[in-house]
Amino acid sequence: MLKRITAVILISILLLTTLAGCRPTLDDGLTIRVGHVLAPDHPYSEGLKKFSELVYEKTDGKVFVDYFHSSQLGNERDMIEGLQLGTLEMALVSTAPLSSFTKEFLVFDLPFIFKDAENARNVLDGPIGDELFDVLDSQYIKGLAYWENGFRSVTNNRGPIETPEDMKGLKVRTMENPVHMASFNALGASPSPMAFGELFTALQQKTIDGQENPLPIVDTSKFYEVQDYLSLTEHFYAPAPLLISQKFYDSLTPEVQQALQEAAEEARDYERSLIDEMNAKLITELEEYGMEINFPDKQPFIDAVQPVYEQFSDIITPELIQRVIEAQE
Ligand code: EAX
Repeated sequence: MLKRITAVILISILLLTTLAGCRPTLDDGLTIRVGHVLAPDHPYSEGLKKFSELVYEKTDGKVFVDYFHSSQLGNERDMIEGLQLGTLEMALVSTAPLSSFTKEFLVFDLPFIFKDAENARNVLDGPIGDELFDVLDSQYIKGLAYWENGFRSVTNNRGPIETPEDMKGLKVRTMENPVHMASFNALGASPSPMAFGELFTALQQKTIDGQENPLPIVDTSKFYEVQDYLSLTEHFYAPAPLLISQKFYDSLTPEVQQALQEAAEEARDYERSLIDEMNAKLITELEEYGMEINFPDKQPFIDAVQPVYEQFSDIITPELIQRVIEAQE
C-alpha cells in the first residue's frame, strides 16, 4: 500500500513539473496578439502602439504585444469569441457587441446617458465600471481598462438631420446591439445592424443611407468620401474596453499580469488624449473634406428616445441607470 501511495505522489510531481514546463516561460519570450477593427491611424492603433511599448519596457523585453488593425483578426464579435475560447489573447472593442454575450453592458449603450466625456470616463474608471468588468468573469473574459471610442453622431447622404423628423425612414447602419437599434427605431429611422468591416462598402454601394460613429472614425475610415452630411447628434457614448482572454491571463505570472494592467491604464489615458486632440480639429477638417456639418438641438432627440429606457427596464434596471446618472456631476 505504501509503495502505491509513493508511486502516485511521484507521478503527480512528475506531471505537475511537466505541465509547468508547458507554461510559456518568459525566458522563451512571449508574444501577445491584440486586434481591433479600425484604421491603422485611429487612436485605437496609436494607443495599442503605446501599450506595446509599455509592456515591453515593464517586462524587460520579455513580452511583446503585436497589434492588428482593420479587422485582420476578425470582427468584434469574432474576436470576443476568440477571447472566450482562448484562441485570441486580447481585443480592443466597443461595448456594444458585448451585449451578445452579457446584457449588463447595455446600460452604457443607452442614448444620452452620459453628459460628456469627462463624466463618462469617471463613471467607467470608478466602481460602476469595475462592477461591469466583474460581470465579464462569467464570460471567461477580463477587462483591463476602458479606452474610448467616443460620442457617436449621424452621417448620411439624404440631408442634414435637424430634428427627429429628418430621420424618418432613413436606413442607418447600427452596431449589432438591441438598444442601438431600438433607439433608431424610436427616432423613426430604419436600423440596419452590421459588423464594422462591412460598413464602408455598404455606404459606397448605397445599400444604406447613413451610419453613426464618432468623428475620429468618420475621419480615419474615410466615411467623408461616401457621406455628404454630418449631424452632431452625439446620441451614444461608446466605451472601448481593452479585453484579455481569462484563460490566457491566468497562464501568466503575477508580474506580467501587473505589467499588463499598469500598461493598459497608462495607454488608456494616452489614447483618450488622442481622441480629444482629434475632436478639437475634426469639425474644420471634415468640412474641408466637403462634408456639410450641422449642430441640431439635442432635446427633441432626447425626448424621442426616452421610451427606450422603459423598453429595456427589465434588463437594465432603473437602479443601475439611476446610479450611472447620479455618479455624474
Ligand atoms: O469599436 O462598429 C462600430 O461602429 C464601432 O465604432 C467600431 O467597431 C469600433
